[in-house]
Amino acid sequence: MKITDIKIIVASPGRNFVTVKVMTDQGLYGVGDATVNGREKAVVAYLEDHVVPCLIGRDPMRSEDIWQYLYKGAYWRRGPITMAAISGIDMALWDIKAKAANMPLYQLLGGRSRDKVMVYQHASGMDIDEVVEGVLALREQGLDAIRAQVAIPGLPPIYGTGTSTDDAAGKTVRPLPNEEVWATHKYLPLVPRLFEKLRDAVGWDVHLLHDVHHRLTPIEAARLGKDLEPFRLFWLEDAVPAELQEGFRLLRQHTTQPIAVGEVFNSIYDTTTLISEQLIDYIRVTSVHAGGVTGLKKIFDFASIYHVRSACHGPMDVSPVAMGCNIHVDTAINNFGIQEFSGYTEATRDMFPCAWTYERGYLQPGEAPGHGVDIDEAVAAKYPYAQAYLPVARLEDGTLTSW
Ligand code: CS2
Ligand code: MG
Repeated sequence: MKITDIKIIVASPGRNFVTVKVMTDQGLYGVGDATVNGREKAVVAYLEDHVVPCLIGRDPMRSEDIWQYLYKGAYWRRGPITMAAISGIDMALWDIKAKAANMPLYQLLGGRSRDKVMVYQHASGMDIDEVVEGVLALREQGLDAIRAQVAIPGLPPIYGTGTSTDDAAGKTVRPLPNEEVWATHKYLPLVPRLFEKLRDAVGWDVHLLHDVHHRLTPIEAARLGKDLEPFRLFWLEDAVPAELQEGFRLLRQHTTQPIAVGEVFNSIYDTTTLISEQLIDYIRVTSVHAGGVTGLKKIFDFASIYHVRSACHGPMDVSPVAMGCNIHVDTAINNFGIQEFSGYTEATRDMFPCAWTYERGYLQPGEAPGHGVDIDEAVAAKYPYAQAYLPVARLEDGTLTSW
């Protein structure tokens, strides 16, 4: 079998997606996601100018060799743009491989290790009572795991409160990044009060999660972790920016709060200290950023040695294609933790027909050959790309900080 063409389809059914379609001389094609939220066009150029010309004529079944060719062969290894391009190609090659075998992808990854894939969804609000309402509503819908985020009184809406311009389900086209305000000293006392109220309202048999979104220092995160211990959170996510992996030693020394990190990681090397020193409990890498199905398998197998479980990132900017690949990996690996799932707009679902299904807190990969997700190019053509940025954050004195 030979690769005859590779299409890069950019469309915006509510938000921008970059989709790779690898065509072969035997009529089979594979689909992959290569979306980097806010930097989509950089990946398109990388693919069109530096990847596609090198792959025409190659055997698509040689997915490991092509992965190494695109990784080592780039010379300038790693980084979000390069790895999203590799991820999109890799997902498409695994799709072709599983279609050629006439099997759902998870069967090529070891077969089922579980009967269903547990998800968590997001509850948010402008005050604690609104968040409690949201959590109760999701509980009603069958969720066994719920992430809770609350706005900070006196500050404009922040990440995850459902009103921040980045959270809007619709297209948030902005000429420049929206600037949000952050104040750690107003945030730290608020979060334990939120989870005390939540435990009172929903009890103890539901998993509660929280995303700090990269905003604390290790000792601040240690303070928050200790304060949250009585409320038994499933995890505290992205408590500290993770470029300094060894910084998590300070956090780990002070609290038994389970720690999750990794949605922004794009290679196994971003994880080696965190995992091998057991500084974290969940690794959040996702198929579109960490090297596709091949990348996820390498990282999750490494993590399994150190009691670290998977927790693939899965908000709306991770396309249904990447979600499909995540679900197949989630279904097959032993050290599965949880899958984030925010659902998609109707337009997105029209553009990406999916074999995977969601019902009352759990996902199924479906039995279609491949990863089970296609792209309807006619629908995609109705939604042209529209530049949109992620927000940035500043402290109240104007200092640029992590969003
Ligand atoms: C968040 C993401 O879902 C999460 O855990 O961290 O929504 C993140 O803000 C976006 O993926 C950024 O594009
Ligand atoms: Mg996150």
